[in-house]
Amino acid sequence: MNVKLIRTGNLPNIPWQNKPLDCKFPLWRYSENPIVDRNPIEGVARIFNSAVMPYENGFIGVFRGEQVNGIPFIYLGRSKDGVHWDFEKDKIQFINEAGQPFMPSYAYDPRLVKIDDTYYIIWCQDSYGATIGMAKTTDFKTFTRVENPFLPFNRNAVLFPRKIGGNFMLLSRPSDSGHTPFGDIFISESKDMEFWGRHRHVMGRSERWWENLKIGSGTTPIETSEGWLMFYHGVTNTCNGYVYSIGGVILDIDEPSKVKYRCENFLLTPEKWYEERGFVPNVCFPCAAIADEATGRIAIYYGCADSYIGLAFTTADEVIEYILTHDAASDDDRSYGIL
Ligand code: BMA
Repeated sequence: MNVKLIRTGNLPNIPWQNKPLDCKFPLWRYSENPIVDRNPIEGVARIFNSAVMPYENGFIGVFRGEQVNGIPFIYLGRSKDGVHWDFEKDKIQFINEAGQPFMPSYAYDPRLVKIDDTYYIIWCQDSYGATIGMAKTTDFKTFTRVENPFLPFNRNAVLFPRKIGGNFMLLSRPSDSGHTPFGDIFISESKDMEFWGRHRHVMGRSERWWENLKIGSGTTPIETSEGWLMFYHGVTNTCNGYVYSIGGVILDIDEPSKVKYRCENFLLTPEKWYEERGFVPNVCFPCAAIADEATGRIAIYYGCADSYIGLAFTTADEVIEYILTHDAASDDDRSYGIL
């Protein structure tokens, strides 16, 4: 295949390792995983489910830090190479639009996306129940919290990196107040990032065992010549609890509520000790993917066992060819998703 990445920009310093000869999957792990170990900051026991982006000459990230009292907040990290991270010791302090301090009672699973010159952080927080919180920054010094896009209960929100058809687009996963034994991905539109509507169903859990309980958006969609490439999590239930794997989907470029191709197989599933063993065993939870337009290289950051961060690699050609070859999108997936 000859897939083109669009508008992702060149990233010659993207973290990278070539595919090992014995790897049988379209995603391969960084040999030095996990890249963030336990107790990375004083007062923070675990960092996982976190999002990074290129910034200035290196990388910046928003990290889910589980404090030693068990409450998660978002921490800022900087890196020269995207692999070794320096974290700020204090959690990100938000302000509201009136300029007063704002701090949710907890914040977890942040995603990070740049739209024009503004970076948006999207996470899960309490607002009379778990829902999506959002803030914006242009300098990673001042973080202005904006209105919550949705009512409770909702999790796993991911913004597209540009407007589509004149509107901002936000993927999310309506849920319940607990561990949510169900869940499909929906998309909502907004002209101003404040009022969200035109809600459409994008895709649901499937009959395939690795994603037959629930799914949730993962990484910011990457624009390609085949459509929007997104890595998401698919969950199954076992007699020993949930198992989270990484799946791949390609959404229509102009109508992203329509799935073009959806891979029947997981792309990565818990196999390594740092994915199988931890605070919550058997979790691979993708939250960020960065790409180099010149080479088609893609680096994926994923939470491992609610305890660590892992890095996995692929190329646009390799992963999209795999998704197309194993496409199992249903008629419902391919539809506009409005009943
Ligand atoms: C989900 C979220 C994730 C977590 C996963 C496994 O519901 O809370 O943050 O990684 O469960 O515990």
